[in-house]
Amino acid sequence: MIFLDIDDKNFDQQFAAILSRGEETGREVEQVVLDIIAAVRQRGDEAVLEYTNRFDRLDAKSITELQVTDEEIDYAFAKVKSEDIDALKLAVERVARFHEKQKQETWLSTEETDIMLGQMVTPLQRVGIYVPGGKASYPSSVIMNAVPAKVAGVPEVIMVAPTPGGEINPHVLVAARLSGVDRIFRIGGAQAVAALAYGTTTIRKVDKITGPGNIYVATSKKLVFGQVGIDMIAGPSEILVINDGSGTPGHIAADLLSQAEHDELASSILITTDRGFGEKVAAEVERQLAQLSRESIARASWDKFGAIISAANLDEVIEFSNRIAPEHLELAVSDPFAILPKIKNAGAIFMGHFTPEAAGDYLAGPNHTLPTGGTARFFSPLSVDDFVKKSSIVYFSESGLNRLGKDIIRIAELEGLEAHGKSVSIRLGGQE
Ligand code: HSO
Ligand code: ZN
Repeated sequence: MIFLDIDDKNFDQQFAAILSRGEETGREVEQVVLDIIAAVRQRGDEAVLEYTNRFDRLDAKSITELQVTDEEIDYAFAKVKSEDIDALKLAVERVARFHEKQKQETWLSTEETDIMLGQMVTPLQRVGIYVPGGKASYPSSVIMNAVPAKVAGVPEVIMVAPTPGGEINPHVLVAARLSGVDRIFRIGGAQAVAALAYGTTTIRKVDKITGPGNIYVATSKKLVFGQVGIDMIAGPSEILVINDGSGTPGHIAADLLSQAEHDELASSILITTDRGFGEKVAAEVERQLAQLSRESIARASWDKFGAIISAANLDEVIEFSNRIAPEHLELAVSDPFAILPKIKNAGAIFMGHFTPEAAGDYLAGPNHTLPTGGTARFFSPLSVDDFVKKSSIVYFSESGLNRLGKDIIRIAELEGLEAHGKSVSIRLGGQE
């Protein structure tokens, strides 16, 4: 962790190391992924099966063996504690209720009596959701991807998850059923992304792939973009806490650590107008770190990408926040609503002293898939919009075409596109 003063003339230089984290897409990764995609395009199921058996140490004889059965999900429900199922149900309900509010209606405008214009909203027909294997296999991520798709009206949601050694997290299966996932395959990596993008005999081609994944998954999503839609490519997680000296240092330390424990590359930053408060937070972080089960990950992240910054006033603090466009922004100040209108760039904003980011990670309602690495300047959280597309609707009656036809012809002429003009004139005057 580094202590910085925003007014120090070397601030930008000192802070640069924290900004420039993240995995670079190596050439080798790209080549490996390209080979896998090519093999899946050529040999379909057979290639997916080979890679899955090899990378996940399985011995499956066919892809159908890799599809999770209803009985397996029933078994997961039997194994998981009923209190855990209830908590996941609550999360699904709250996330669904929030995302319902995002739905956009199809509209048709009749402002002109002889012309109708509109926009039709249609859900994507089939989407793939990637769920990472191993430790980062989170039921909350299943909920945050599947629920908006289902709320949008997507008829078929296919989930893929690698199962190294055959293990699948039962909480992930419970979350999948509660969120309305239609089909689950135990496949992962570039082979899963390629199968979803191009389709195989068993795995049907989807319109869009969403969900987090490692560097191989992120690279393969980038490479199949265009063939299918993808969500944004998530970088390592980050949190920025804004503070005015109010609140409890221990609470803020806990929030910083909740990001740090995700990943060695996660970044947790506090910016405060009260340097003494910042020092207390630093001491609290040290104290709490020692008690965490994921201490080594959290410590690596805090050591390298943690920062406590002091600033002269809240205006300076806000200017800094808008500049870095954090994924998660906590307004740990006495009057967060007074600051809110000044925030220009942030993925999600957590207001006041009793809104830890974890509330939003799990069940407040908004999506936890957020733009990282400063991309909140132009990207939004994952939402129902990601699972629909729009078609424009144009209707001209005869009188409508009569009214606007000559100007259509005029523009066609100035573009030198005669056939365009004729498609109008042939209807108007009847002349060829
Ligand atoms: N904070 C993560 C989401 C998550 N947290 C999942 C816990 N589980 C996104 O930045
Ligand atoms: Zn989290």
